[in-house]
Amino acid sequence: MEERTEFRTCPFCEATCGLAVTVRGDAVVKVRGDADDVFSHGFLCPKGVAIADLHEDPDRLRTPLVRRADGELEPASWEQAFALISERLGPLMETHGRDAVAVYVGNPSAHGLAPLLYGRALLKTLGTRSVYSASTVDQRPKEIANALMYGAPLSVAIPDVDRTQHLLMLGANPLASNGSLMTAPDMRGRLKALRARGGKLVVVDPRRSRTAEAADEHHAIVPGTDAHLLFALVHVLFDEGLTAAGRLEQLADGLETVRELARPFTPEAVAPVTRIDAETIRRMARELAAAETAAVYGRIGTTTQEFGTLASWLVDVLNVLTGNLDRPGGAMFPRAAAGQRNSAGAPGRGRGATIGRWRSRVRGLPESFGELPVAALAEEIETPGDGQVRALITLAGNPARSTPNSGRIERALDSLELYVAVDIYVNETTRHADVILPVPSPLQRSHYDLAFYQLSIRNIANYSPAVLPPDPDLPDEWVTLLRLAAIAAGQPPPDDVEPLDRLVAGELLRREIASEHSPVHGRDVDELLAELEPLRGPERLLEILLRCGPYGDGFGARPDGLTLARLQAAPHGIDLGPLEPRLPEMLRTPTGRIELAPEAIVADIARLRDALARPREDDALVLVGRRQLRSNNSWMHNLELLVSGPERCTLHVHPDDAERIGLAHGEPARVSNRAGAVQAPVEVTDAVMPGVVSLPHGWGHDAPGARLGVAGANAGVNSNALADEGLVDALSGNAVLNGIPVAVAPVPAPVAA
Ligand SMILES: Nc1nc2c(c(=O)[nH]1)N[C@H]1C(S)=C(S)[C@@H](COP(=O)(O)OP(=O)(O)OC[C@H]3O[C@@H](n4cnc5c(=O)[nH]c(N)nc54)[C@H](O)[C@@H]3O)O[C@H]1N2
Ligand SMILES: Nc1nc2c(c(=O)[nH]1)N[C@H]1C(S)=C(S)[C@@H](COP(=O)(O)OP(=O)(O)OC[C@H]3O[C@@H](n4cnc5c(=O)[nH]c(N)nc54)[C@H](O)[C@@H]3O)O[C@H]1N2
Ligand code: SF4
Ligand SMILES: [Mo]
Repeated sequence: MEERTEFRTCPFCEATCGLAVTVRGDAVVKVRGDADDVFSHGFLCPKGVAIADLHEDPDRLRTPLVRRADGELEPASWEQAFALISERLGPLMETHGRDAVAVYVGNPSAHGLAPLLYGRALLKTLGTRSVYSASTVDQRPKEIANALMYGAPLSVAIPDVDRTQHLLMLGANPLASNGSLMTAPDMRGRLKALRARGGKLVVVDPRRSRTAEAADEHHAIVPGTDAHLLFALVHVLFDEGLTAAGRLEQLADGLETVRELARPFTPEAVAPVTRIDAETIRRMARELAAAETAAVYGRIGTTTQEFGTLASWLVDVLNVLTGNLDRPGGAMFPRAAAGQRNSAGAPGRGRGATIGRWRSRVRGLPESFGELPVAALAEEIETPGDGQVRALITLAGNPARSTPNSGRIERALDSLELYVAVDIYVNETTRHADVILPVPSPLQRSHYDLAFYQLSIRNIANYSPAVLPPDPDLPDEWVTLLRLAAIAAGQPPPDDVEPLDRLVAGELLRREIASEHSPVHGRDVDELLAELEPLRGPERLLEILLRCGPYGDGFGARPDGLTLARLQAAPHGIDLGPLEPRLPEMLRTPTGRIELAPEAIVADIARLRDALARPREDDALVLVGRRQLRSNNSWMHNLELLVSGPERCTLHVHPDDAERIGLAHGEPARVSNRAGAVQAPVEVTDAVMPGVVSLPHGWGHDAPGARLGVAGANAGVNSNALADEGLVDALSGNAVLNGIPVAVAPVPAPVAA
């Protein structure tokens, strides 16, 4: 049989690398980086290669599973699986109301066309307010800061890595994670280039991470104190007359308020809290101000912590005060080719955002962008009363390993009246399901990074068709989502989803047609639908978004513009150029200005001030995470290629702490707190600062009933057994996953018999 090579964007992380996949018949022969990819130029990581192993993984589900009366999950037909859901979901919603059905949307949903384009149809027909997602164990604080400052959650200012002369990076380790809220394949190469052109990379992290190793400077910081450090940098800029907001001064409100708010946060006041000395803080501020161009960038370490929203806000306050927001070499706003909702509609002004339009029933945590914090999910399932969650649908999520107090989450999952998982594995979460609906492997579906091109350091558009044909009885994820939506609407799941799909496409077109800022304003839906023939599914929707987008052909209005066909003719992608200034056009605040001192943020600062005086015990320990190149959150450990080699789920302990506690390298330690306890082998290393221990998240694969042969044999321990669901960033409700107080003790050797 002939070999052929197909080009496919890797769907696993935010870097969007181009893969060259060589196949013979239906078998993958080889996966390499696509040297001609316009963005990644051949770069890839081991996970990209493992796309073939995932396809072939015998544990990956190919048929629905249904829980039988004897409690076992067994293979079933699609009819049987849907029948069970129909039977139980309708009456449950009827009796207990729509909010009794919760949905949890996991991370891979942001990496697939189907969930991004059809997930909303399901949520809409369910009509529930009990929506949770991985965003509230992730970037929600940043989204809230953006929404308050610029008017929309996804208005993220992305560091212009390729042109900046100074990058101040906090709580991110792109050499392991390959970058986040910063789509940029080959960060190692890009950071090397930054230093080669005389630029400077400064990393702030409690650990000397891979990225810190590759930086000009690394400052170890006490977990959870980034907002203090950042406020002190702001303080110094004002104090020493170093602010230079330039044209941003005319575009922003609240500069003077920020100056006042920064007063108590002197370098001397924050030094003992952050453990970065005052003179270093002053120098950091001066160098940031003096740099020809600079970008401040914060990621997971700054969002999944006690002051996540404040830290996220301060990152951009610094970008504004130094004049670096929205200028080349600074932090800039992408202009994506498709589906960029933060800059839809009228330019320059919008409705802004309101946080906390409703609150979680039990603890009163705030809603944001239609979702509740997942830290509240377990208690919403467990606590009786009106609005109690009784059924759950997970879409590509593993809350039993990814969300706080996963011990409690698992008990809650077991108590549900109905749990439906759309997933590819029987894992720690889905082993609790009543029904699991599988989806095809990434190689069997088309791809376009709708979400991540909105967060990219260059404007890129790249579409990949499916590399391999579908399995005969494994419908695409969008088809399954539409069938679930039908069930939620009280209808039988349709064999032919075209009528529903046409509704979704029509709805999308109607929104465009209604907008006077759309190139198809006032056109006729049916006429446009006819023009889209014979496209179906995600391709039809993507075509609408592309053609109505900023580079699109506008359905004839701009004949040279972008269409799906043009992308199909460019298998290595189309580079739409470097980021360009977008202010004030992309603002969507009601005032049409950058809100530098939004009310909700100002109100949270007392909490940060109080923490300045918080006493610290000398021998207290806090836990932080660490990502590893060959992991992807909790779900790629079933691939031999990614788990081979020495054990990686180890507890990093600083030599001073190890000595004080009596921990030996390689010996097990017990890590415990209110939420739970785990035992992990100790790695004594000065890569973590004293007072901090580190465990990677997403391990702990020895759960009974999970069907993960390889992962089960390389189980590791679940760090989120230790994440206290009671600890959240007050403003966003986002879970605190870094800086968790723990006790660490040696495990006594078993007494010989
Ligand atoms: N302690 C600690 N906890 C963390 C973090 C941390 O840094 N520290 N990070 C947090 C972050 S940033 C995130 S994003 C979350 C992630 O949290 P989750 O999204 O809940 O967890 P994942 O591990 O990504 O699990 C993905 C699930 O999707 C399934 N899956 C994979 N591909 C597909 C697909 O194509 N379709 C479908 N339907 N299912 C699929 C997998 O089998 C798995 O069940 O974890 C968070 N948890
Ligand atoms: N290989 C791999 N790549 C991934 C993922 C994965 O699991 N594995 N997950 C993907 C996902 S969902 C996401 S969201 C991104 C995340 O991307 P990143 O944010 O780059 O993720 P991490 O590598 O966890 O880096 C976070 C760093 O913050 C540090 N840190 C912890 N607490 C604090 C603190 O209080 N302050 C400061 N300044 N630093 C702190 C940690 O030591 C760590 O080095 O990665 C994505 N890419
Ligand atoms: S860096 Fe991310 S996108 Fe690139 S190959 Fe690895 S997992 Fe895939
Ligand atoms: Mo994430």
